[in-house]
Amino acid sequence: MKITDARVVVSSPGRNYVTLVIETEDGLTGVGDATLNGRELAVAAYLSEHLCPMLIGRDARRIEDTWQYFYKGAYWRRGPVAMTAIAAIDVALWDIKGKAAGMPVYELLGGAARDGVMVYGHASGSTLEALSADFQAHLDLGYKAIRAQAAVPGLDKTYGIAPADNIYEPASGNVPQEDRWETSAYLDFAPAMMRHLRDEFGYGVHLLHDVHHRLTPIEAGRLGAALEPYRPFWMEDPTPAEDQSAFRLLRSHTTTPVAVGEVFNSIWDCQQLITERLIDYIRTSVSHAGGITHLRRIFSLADLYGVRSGSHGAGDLSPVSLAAALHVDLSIPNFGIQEYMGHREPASKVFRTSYTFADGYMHPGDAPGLGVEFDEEAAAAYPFDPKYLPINRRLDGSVHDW
Ligand code: KDG
Ligand code: MG
Repeated sequence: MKITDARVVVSSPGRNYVTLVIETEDGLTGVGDATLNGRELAVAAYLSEHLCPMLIGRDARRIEDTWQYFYKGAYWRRGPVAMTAIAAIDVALWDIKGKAAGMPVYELLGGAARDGVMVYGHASGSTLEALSADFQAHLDLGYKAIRAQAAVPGLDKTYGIAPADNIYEPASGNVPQEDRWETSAYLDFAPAMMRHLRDEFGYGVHLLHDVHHRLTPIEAGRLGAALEPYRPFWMEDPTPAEDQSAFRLLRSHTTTPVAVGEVFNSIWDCQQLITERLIDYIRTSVSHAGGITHLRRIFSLADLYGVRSGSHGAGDLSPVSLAAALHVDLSIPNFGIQEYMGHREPASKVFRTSYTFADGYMHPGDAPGLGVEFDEEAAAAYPFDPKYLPINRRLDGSVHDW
């Protein structure tokens, strides 16, 4: 089953997506998501200039060999650009394998280990009242787990707050916007926000919160302890994870569960966090951590140490990524939860998906392969539109983690 074509399509149906399309001599087509928010063209060039020409003539059935060929063969290993490119190839090859077998990808991964995939949605508000209204709207839709973010009083703008008329999209402008940050105001506000939600909605729904890498390890320990009475499902990215051993300090101060890893690209980025049981959920995604092949390796390691999956699923990962994530989620033993933000329109005109949402759970569907049809003609109507994640500065003007 020789690969006859591999091409990259960059489009912006609601936001920028980089999509890899692989074709075989048998007439099968596979798709992979190669989107890296704000660095889209770097991955597009890595693929089209370097990897796509090497794919021509390779056997599409040899997924593991192809993964090793591009990972070990490059000499230069890891990093978000290379691992996102490899991920797109890997996912497209799983799509082709599923179509060739006439089976959904999850069947090839061992079959369904559960009936559905619990997902969490995003509720946010510029006031606590607005947050409550959005939270209630998510409950009405059937969500069993909801992430809560609200604007910190005294700061002009806080990450994670959706505009009134659309889902959250942090990227904007052809140079990054600049936000301001003040840790002490946040540390006082976040527990009050969680208390507000528990007072209003009780404890029958899973409550999540994303700290977005903004605290030092000891500040994160303080926040985790302050959140304990509100029993969060998790506290996400409490402190930057480049320093994995820093999580020992955090762990010694709180039992609030910790989720980390949406910016990781490989098993090596989370080896210590997992093997020392410093986190409870690993948030690596199928598109940024080397595809289905490598993500399964990470989740298998995590399973040995009682760590569950909690894959990143923001709207800047395309519907191809979400579909691939759902196939993995359905089939692994240590699934925890899946992020589900949905996609801005007109994404559904370009990506026709077969996954479903009902009562807080998703299912990837039973179409052969991933169950996503990518309409290249429709994509052509939405040209690339450069946009960047914000830069974050403290009140004194120094750059802080965003
Ligand atoms: O591209 C960055 C976004 O995906 C990120 O800011 C979203 O933190 C995020 C999340 O948890 O979804
Ligand atoms: Mg996050």
